[in-house]
Amino acid sequence: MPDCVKLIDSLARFPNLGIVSLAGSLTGHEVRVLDLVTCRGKVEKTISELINEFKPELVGLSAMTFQFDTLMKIAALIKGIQPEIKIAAGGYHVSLLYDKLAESKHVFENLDYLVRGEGEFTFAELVSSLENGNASDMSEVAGLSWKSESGWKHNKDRELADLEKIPLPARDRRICKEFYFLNNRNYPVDVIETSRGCPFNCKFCCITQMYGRVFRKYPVGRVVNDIRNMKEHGIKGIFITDDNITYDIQHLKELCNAIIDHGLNDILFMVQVTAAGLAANPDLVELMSRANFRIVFVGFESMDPATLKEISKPTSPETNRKTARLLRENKIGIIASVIVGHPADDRGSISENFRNIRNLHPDIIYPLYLTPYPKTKIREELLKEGLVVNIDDYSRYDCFSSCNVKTRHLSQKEVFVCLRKEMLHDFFDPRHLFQNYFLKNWGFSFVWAIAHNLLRTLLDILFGSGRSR
Ligand code: B12
Ligand code: SF4
Repeated sequence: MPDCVKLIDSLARFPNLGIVSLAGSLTGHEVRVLDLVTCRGKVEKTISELINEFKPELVGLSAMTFQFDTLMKIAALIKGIQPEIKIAAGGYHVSLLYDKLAESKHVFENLDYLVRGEGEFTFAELVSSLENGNASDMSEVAGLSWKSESGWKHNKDRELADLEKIPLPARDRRICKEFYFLNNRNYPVDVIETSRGCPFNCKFCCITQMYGRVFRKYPVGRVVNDIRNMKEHGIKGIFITDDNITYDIQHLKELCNAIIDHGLNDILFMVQVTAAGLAANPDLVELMSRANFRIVFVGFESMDPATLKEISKPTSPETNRKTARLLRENKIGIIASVIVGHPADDRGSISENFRNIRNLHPDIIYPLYLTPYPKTKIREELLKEGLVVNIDDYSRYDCFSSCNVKTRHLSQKEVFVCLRKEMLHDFFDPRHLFQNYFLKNWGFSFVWAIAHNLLRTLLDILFGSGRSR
């Protein structure tokens, strides 16, 4: 979908991995992949042209929760151009809320299939069934919800996939390939996964609803082939999308060694990690640095032990400190994630938390509002306490542009402004700029991103009502 959190937009434009992985599973079919972030401002025109030229029989649309309204607009657009085209929707929102969505008339009119959970095998089976003329009875396709004459039918769930059987993503099917880091168009980036899932269960996170509390990994050989292939296509940076790559330390070490052995460490790797995984393994951090893992997004979330316990985040202030120190020692850039809007938060606790996070000397602080995504534990708890402000306009659930919660001490607007003010503080914090990894290595591109965000933050503080998208 074209919708993107503005803060992310100024830092990087990464491609979507799910849709190329789905394309990879459709062997023997004509497939085109269109990542709509590449055609913002001309979405309607691009889609209309593609539909008219390519004449697809089936269109798959993917959306996170905050993008689902846009997904529906695009489905309506496609049905308006060519009503016979079948449309399948998948991704997080559909997987979490398919039963609710199936009650909507608008969904019934514009979508034909809802694909729940991992899509590779479900989508491939759906396509085969259509090809074999079984459109009127899809009851055998696990993981699929479909429209029968009597209304939506929800087939049984599909078991988690054996990752070894998932074909490589078909990146060559992309129509637009403009993806880059820090607005630097000479720095093409791509995405890859080396594992799926996470056995932890942080209360705000949606992934257990998708994958259960299960961790599965791809064979290192497959990952290396995938990286080599991207390198041959001129990719300079790779973002690893794994939920918790540090869960299986041995696997990550094997991967780092393979990257080094195959001479692939001239590519810059960016990855998300848990602090606990790194703190316990200093030798791993050193190895990651040698494999050219240069940018690490760490889910610190908070430096307050009570808050960490409250959200079930498996880290501690000491673990966070140790991780940050190890990363700095190994010259790895740190993007520190911080969550704001916990039930007990007041102005003082938010400021103190940011102060403590700044003391970790991260290179970028990435602040998020606690967001009550459907089916999460945190939603249940916040609803019970009456702390969810916007219960059902999910288009605002992007954790940053809008704040959808209040706390026991602050209104929604106050929480919104607290985060923005802390961001403003960061822009002028000399410690934050001194020896900054991004400033040192990305110079002007980073300054541009900072200036852009500074202006946006000022506007949000002046005009922000909690809804700035
Ligand atoms: C990588 C990642 C990012 C990257 C995105 C890079 C990119 N362009 O893709 C970055 C860091 C930028 C990011 C940002 C955000 N992210 Co994010 N991200 C992830 C992460 C860790 C992996 C996504 C991924 O690539 N998975 C691997 C692919 C193969 O799986 P997939 O995309 O889910 O697709 C599969 C299925 O969903 C299904 N499917 C999907 N679409 C379709 C469509 C059809 C037709 C079919 C048949 C099947 C199907 O089949 C696919 C193959 O199995 C997920 C967690 C996760 N494990 O998925 C969170 C996640 C998707 N992100 C999440 C969130 C909230 C965000 C942000 C809003 C947070 C923020 N403010 O920073 C932003 C929004 C980004 C934006 N576009 O503006 C939430 C979404 C929750 C929800 N209910 O919507 C997740 C689930 C994390 C979480 N812990 O809860 N994210
Ligand atoms: S450690 Fe990360 S991926 Fe795992 S449950 Fe917590 S937030 Fe989700």
